[in-house]
Amino acid sequence: MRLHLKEAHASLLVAALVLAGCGKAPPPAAGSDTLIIRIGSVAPLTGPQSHLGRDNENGARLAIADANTQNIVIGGKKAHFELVGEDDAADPKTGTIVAQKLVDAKVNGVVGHLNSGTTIPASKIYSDAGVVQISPSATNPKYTHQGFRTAYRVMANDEQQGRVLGQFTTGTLKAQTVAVIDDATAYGQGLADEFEKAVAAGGGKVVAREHTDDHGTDFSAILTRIKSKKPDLIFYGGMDAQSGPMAKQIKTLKITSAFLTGDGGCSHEFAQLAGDAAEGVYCSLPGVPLEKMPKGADFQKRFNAQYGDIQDYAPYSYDAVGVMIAAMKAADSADPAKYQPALASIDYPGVTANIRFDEHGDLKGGQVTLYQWRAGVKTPVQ
Ligand code: ABU
Repeated sequence: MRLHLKEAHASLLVAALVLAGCGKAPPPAAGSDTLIIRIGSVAPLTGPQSHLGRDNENGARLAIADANTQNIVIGGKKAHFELVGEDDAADPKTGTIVAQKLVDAKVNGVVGHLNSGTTIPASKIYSDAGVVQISPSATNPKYTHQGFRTAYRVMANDEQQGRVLGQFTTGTLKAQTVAVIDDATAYGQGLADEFEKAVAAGGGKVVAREHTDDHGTDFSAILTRIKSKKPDLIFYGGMDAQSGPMAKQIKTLKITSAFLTGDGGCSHEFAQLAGDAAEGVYCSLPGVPLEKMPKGADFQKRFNAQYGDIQDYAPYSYDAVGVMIAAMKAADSADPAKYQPALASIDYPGVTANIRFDEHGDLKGGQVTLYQWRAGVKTPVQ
């Protein structure tokens, strides 16, 4: 199931043929003392979340390019890293199909998937095959709580994020009545549920709970029902392709409630889609602001120069690749069975944080930051 050192030559030949077919520079010649290490990256590269998927893939791509400049030696051979990109379209069934494809291709590890709804079903496939998976962005707690020793994530989960969002609502904003909308996905519904719990714990009252989906763009019926309840705040659990139009429609309907969303709705794209209606909207992101990340400024400069604006998660997918490679180096092996124990006990100085994992594979000491959109700038407020 895994790439052993003895298989390196065969893998090298396959990679050379594939790359020759797409006109890219070939990897080091077969027969050389080079170990080809292939890391899968899975995210939605088509559909309404493709901008986020490209952001994740580009973060991973930059990490692979950096690693290839570092003359890394694994198992006595010069390591050459390759990215194997797959599109799951944010669809759970497609997620399992591409996961099996990567397992069959004998990748050495997988960075992904982007969405909780694809990451969770895919994690069973990787676990059964013994392939290490690190999600840069899937935040539903279930992913790392299934007992799979192959499952890791490099950001805070939605138990933490939902709690912070709820405390911010009742504690900081002093909102007493809230309306909650979710997109009926593992992420959106899960985060909305955690938010509801935290609001109730803070003495707030949920006056409406509504559901949409992760393809909708017209929320006028839902928002009209919510308007009649006059909540202090509307919370949306879902992605930016919905939170952007939702913010616009809240403004059009002259709803005066504050609007708050989680990380999926907090991207650069949200501000583009919402336009003027972004002003004043609150959102959360796991982690600290980029400018406060240990190597955030350098990462931002280099990413912007190559790929443009960061949407949300590129620094995390950069770190997911980086920590995976650090574990391979520590174990002196690219075999997931051999480097997984090194990953479990790693202490890695990433761009986003010092990365260490708890017994579930969750990031130790994960943080969450609250932002408000002010004059087009996502401004940290807490
Ligand atoms: N964390 C929000 C986007 C990804 C997900 O968990 O579905």
